[in-house]
Amino acid sequence: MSETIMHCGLVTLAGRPNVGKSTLLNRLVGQKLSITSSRAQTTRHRLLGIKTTEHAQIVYVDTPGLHTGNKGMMNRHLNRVAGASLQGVDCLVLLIAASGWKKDDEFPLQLVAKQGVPVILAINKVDELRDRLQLLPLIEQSSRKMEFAEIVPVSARTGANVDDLENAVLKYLPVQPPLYPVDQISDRGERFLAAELVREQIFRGFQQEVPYATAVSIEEFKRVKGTLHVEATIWVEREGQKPILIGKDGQRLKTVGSRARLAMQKMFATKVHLHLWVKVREGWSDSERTLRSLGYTDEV
Ligand SMILES: Nc1nc2c(ncn2[C@@H]2O[C@H](COP(=O)(O)OP(=O)(O)OP(=O)(O)O)[C@@H](O)[C@H]2O)c(=O)[nH]1
Ligand SMILES: [Mg+2]
Repeated sequence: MSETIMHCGLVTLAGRPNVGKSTLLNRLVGQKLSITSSRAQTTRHRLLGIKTTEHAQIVYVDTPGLHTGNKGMMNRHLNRVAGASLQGVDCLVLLIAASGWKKDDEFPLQLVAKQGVPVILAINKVDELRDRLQLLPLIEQSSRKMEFAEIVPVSARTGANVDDLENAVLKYLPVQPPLYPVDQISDRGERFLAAELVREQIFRGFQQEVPYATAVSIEEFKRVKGTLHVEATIWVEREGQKPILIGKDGQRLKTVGSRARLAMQKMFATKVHLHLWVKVREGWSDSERTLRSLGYTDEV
């Protein structure tokens, strides 16, 4: 392996919330690593997805959505993590949706344009277009926004053209030895991924403010005789959010638990026992100290 020429480098996926960055990262790596949902600001951490082939190692960086509403500590944390992830990489992929440029795409555009590295535009969600011809004016309009290294229409959901995006990225990676062991697929450990799978179910299953008032920590994570035992605490901000999360007769929490457990079984390829607790930590998302204690650090 060390004697073959390898293109290796870091590639950050950037864009406004909900544009499909995490779905695309999972698709590019060929495995679920990042959590996804139809709600904005699902991703709160930087996460690496490492794709190693015979001739390349592409280290994709998933980031929180860049946004301008900077109210609250969590919003600032998200932008800080995403902004820092734009630096020190070999190439950037800016995502927009095939429905066209939105006002919220302008802030990420401005930030990627000033990094001094090649920027590839990925026009995502092309499966939602009724007519592929709609892409032509969008590509034309996009090429006037800045000098993109490439413009690649893709569907992270169906996988269409994702190979083309990978090939485009490869052109901008330096020839150098792999940055990570060839069998490593992420920088994140199993406890982190397990906590995220619980959070994913909360983002998918609840409306309004509950997902945003929620954080998850892992209390226990151990393998006993072929079964993985996981205990996790779901932190909410106010006493009143607890019954919403738990539901009548504990039904809603049960649904979260069984879906997260199935996702863990798939991810870790083992039988899983999952136990969830719901606890209140007043205003956790608006205190620097509590944010840190729940793992929301600058990380980069
Ligand atoms: N139709 C369609 N939907 C997609 C595609 N890619 C992502 N989605 C959907 O778009 C929504 C947002 O996807 P995410 O991958 O969570 O988006 P994100 O950019 O990571 O969002 P944040 O983490 O909140 O910044 C989810 O409902 C996805 O299923 C796609 O190619 N086509
Ligand atoms: Mg995401």
